[in-house]
Amino acid sequence: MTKPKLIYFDAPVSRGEECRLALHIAGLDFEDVRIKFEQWPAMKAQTPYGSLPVFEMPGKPALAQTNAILVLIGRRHGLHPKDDFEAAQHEAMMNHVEDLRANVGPTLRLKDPEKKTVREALAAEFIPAWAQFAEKNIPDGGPFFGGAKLQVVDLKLHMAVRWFIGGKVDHIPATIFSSYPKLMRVHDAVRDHPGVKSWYAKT
Ligand SMILES: N[C@@H](CCC(=O)N[C@@H](CS)C(=O)NCC(=O)O)C(=O)O
Repeated sequence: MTKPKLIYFDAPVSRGEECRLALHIAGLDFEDVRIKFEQWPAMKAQTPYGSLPVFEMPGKPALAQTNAILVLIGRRHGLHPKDDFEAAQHEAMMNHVEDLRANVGPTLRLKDPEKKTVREALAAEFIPAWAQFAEKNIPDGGPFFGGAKLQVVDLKLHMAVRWFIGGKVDHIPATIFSSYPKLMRVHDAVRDHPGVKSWYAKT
């Protein structure tokens, strides 16, 4: 292997896409390995934690767990705070995004009418509460979480908001985050970042 490799499903979403964006914005030449869902069962047991994304670097064992991958890329390429307390605050918000996924992700496997019931309950309680805690912890100013500069936490917040506002998550209104200005501010700033735009111009 001569260059880093990011392995994820063949879709521009979620944990894999935030790692791809981080690698692209870091300016790393990486192999973007996209797995078909049919390939996954045979691969699962070979991955470190039975999940994707997996990040491979020349001379190192495979690394999994999205936040660990993002923090590593961020630390090495100026996309994560150098101050350890500030870094921990960013990591807390990154874990908050994982809490959202842990609650909403399992509904992807449900079918209506159960899916409708569970998602409407999430939209009524869990997601607004999640958004309020996000708002409470995103500093004023911005436009990014840590101020003027995009860092890996912003990619994660962007992907979380983007998941819903496209209106493609059945039974959860596309407007679910509209009344949370800091979340929307970070989402929009990432969407408009030149590095993000250049990734989508390329893929
Ligand atoms: N805690 C892990 C969760 C990873 C995860 O659940 N990935 C999903 C895709 S977003 C996956 O691999 N699903 C297939 C499976 O669990 O078999 C992380 O943050 O990377």
